[in-house]
Amino acid sequence: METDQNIPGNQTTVNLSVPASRLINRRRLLQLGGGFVIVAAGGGSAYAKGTGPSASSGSHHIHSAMQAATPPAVATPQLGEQPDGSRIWHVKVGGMDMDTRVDVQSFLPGEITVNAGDAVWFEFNVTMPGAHTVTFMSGDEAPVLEVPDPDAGTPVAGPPAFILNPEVIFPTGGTSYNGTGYLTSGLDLLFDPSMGPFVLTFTEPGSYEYLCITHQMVMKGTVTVQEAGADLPMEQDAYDRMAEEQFAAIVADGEAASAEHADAIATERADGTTLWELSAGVGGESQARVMRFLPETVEVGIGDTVRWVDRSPGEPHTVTFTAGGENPELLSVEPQADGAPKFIFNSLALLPQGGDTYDGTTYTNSGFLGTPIINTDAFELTFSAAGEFDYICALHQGMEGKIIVS
Ligand SMILES: [Cu+2]
Repeated sequence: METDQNIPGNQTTVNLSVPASRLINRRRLLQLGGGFVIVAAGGGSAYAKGTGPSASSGSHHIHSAMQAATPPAVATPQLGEQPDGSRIWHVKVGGMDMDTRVDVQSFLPGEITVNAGDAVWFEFNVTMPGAHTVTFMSGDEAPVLEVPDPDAGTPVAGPPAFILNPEVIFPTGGTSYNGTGYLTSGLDLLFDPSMGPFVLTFTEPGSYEYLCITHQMVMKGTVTVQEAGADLPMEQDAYDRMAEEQFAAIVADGEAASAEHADAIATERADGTTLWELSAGVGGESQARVMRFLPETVEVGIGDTVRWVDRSPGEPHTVTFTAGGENPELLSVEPQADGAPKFIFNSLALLPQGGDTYDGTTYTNSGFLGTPIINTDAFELTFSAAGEFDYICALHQGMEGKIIVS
């Protein structure tokens, strides 16, 4: 089967394979999508509550390449009591344990109680963004990250086009939350440091659920807002300890899941060949998402079939054999005359390619396992030639495996 490694059209193609749990390289993205301006809907910036370098700026600028090349340090908000008597609290947004490759898809701590008028600094990891958002839906159903391109129409031939949902990836909703409406930080991969930290003020008592759009199946949190001046149940240092314990427990969960799925399951078939079942990511429905193929190396015979199962529901992975070629681009950036660029998924990464047999010569890809787009969490490939075949997950850099066929 022939594989076209080029994306048709005049789009700019970006190599967006980046460290684990990240979809795209922000700097590179900014270079190619550079110059556009994002203005937060609902008025005002949800960032930099008087603390960031752009505190005086009312809109979000994603800067051009030269500006992006020398990012200013992101200011850290002064936590605790403010001159006006309100407080700024601190919640971390996700985190990756590099030793175990467990991506912790959790808000840390997951629950916090504050008073009306207080703010929460939701701290994203700006040096290693995890493709996270902080999004308040106010009871509405959450949108998804990948959506069909509304402009693509019905192609005569070829696969459907999917894009990053523009309603999700850009900051929307302003600086304060009163329990109504849609408010989102936008996708951390697209943050510009000049936006400053994401600090959100809560104005009305209530209990507010929020989530990360990308990881909405597991990554949820709650902010409980009391009346102004009410007694607070916990101080920040106690929340910090809770957050540490939560992180450690999730990493331990991930390690247990890795141990459980450490070995391939071999099933002899009637014709003498073997079916080998592997994992493409483990972690079940917990907040621990292990960004590994397990086991990473498997020796099989010619004619054997390998079956990969995505064991992290809601966390897409690919099984991608490049046949010695380049790793596929994940997204392309298509500038739009009337605003923010469109981020289009490369069908070579998104969709199945290359058939169900591999001999080392043809680009072969599972597509995004575990997504409604291809609607399966498993991929099978039969190996018809001897060799050592490396493969990757196109979504998570460092997620690599090898099949040795003899
Ligand atoms: Cu992956």
